[in-house]
Amino acid sequence: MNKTIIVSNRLPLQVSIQNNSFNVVPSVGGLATGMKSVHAEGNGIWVGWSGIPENNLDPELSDQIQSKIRNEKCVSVPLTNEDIEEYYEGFSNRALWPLFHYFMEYTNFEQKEWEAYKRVNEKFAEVVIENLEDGDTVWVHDYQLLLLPQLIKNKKPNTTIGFFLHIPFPSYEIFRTFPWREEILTGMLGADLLGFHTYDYERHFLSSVKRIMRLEVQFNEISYHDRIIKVDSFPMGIDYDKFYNAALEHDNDSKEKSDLRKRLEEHTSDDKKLILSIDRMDYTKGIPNRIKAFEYFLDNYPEYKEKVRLVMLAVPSRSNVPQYQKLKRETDELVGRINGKFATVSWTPIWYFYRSMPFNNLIELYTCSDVALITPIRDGMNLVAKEYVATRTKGNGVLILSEMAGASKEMNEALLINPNSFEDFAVSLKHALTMPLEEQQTRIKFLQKRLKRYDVEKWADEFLKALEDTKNSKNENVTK
Ligand code: GDG
Repeated sequence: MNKTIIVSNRLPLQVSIQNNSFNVVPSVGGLATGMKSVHAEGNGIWVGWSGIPENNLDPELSDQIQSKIRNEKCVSVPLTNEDIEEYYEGFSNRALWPLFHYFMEYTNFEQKEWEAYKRVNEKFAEVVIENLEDGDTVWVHDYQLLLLPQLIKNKKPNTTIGFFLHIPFPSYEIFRTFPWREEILTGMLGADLLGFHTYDYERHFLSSVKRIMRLEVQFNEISYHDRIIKVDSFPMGIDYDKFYNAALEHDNDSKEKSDLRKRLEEHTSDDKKLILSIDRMDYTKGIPNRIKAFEYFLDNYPEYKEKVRLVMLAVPSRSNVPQYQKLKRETDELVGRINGKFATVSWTPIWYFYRSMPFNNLIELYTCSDVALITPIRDGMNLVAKEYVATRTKGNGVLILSEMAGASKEMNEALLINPNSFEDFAVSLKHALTMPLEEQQTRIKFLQKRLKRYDVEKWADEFLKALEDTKNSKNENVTK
């Protein structure tokens, strides 16, 4: 029976080691949820890194971990500390990530890290090929593995390969600055179907293919050697029911309240509002800008002092990369300065959490907030915006969303803002805080309907259906 092999940098598992024993638990990210049924089907497997470097790992323990991972239908790609440092923290997060998010000043192109990126993509290819049988389909995810489609296609030309990019694809003018631009495009063109979150990213990609590779592009099809490659947009959704139902649970008054919820509720009443932001601590998410814009709001609408509170959850991320350390320092300082400037004995304007919270607390943050402030400078999609909407079981709440997030393309009923304009930000926040309930409910209702219809499972199904179609049209061409 043919199977689907999912490939991503990380496996959907958390492995922890203590002394000489270990524990493996499933992780519950958006991708893992979307892929759940695909992964569970038949002999489907997931290939990726386990999160544990191979260096210094006792071979016997390593074998035991491998076999446990295998039981979860996962296969791990062995990576060393050097691989992680050079391929992941280095090339992926110091070259590709900033460039693809238009942060040119943060890009660092190192030949040594490029070599590591190629080496690790080859390691992934080896593991995929070892597990591949005729007729299998491979679905590769994200910017850490841009070379993988071609590496697989070279060795196994008949394999049907899909690739999905979770971050933006930048405009040609940005992408052309990349030293290894042809190699990257060639790597991606090993796929039969390439998926992006939005139509804009798709157009940017096609434009680079046309101008850098000088290939013929017709609508969304690329002719490459003897193949036709399809390119399309597939906006990723969330597990809508999971978030909606979890929020319903919280509406249930008989449920025991956590300390966090009690504290949040103390600050919500008719004239006191909670404003929420949740992001990974990443410079693309616009955290310092948001704090400064909140200061601008309080300066310009002083009547809101003691009436609003910004609850800001910033989840630690890539803290070995210097730009992330700088961002953390800048955020700490800004929060301190603004709290110092405005605080009274009974009010602190910003509640700042630098940590990750359990799902239950996340839902409490979503359900207790009157406004969600999601203002990235650039973001492939942004699932937090969608999750906030899904938890509005009573239909109240306002989403303020950056135009620079892919999600803005499907969420017109949100208040869309330019995250670089403090004025735009302040006017929208005032609008959100004074929006009549009926208008809130109308906007939320439209958004929810769309999110429920196009959830993460549907996203995965549509991608795989389109990939299957490329397989069928290939077969037709062969028999003609
Ligand atoms: C990349 C792209 C694209 C956050 N804090 C906690 C927590 N989360 C969960 C959220 C959400 C996820 O993390 C974050 O997803 P985003 O989409 O917002 O952002 P990235 O991590 O940057 O993801 C992005 C995405 O890939 C998918 O293609 O949308 O543009 O950059 O699901 O709920 N979960 C828990 N505790 C936390 O403290 N449990």
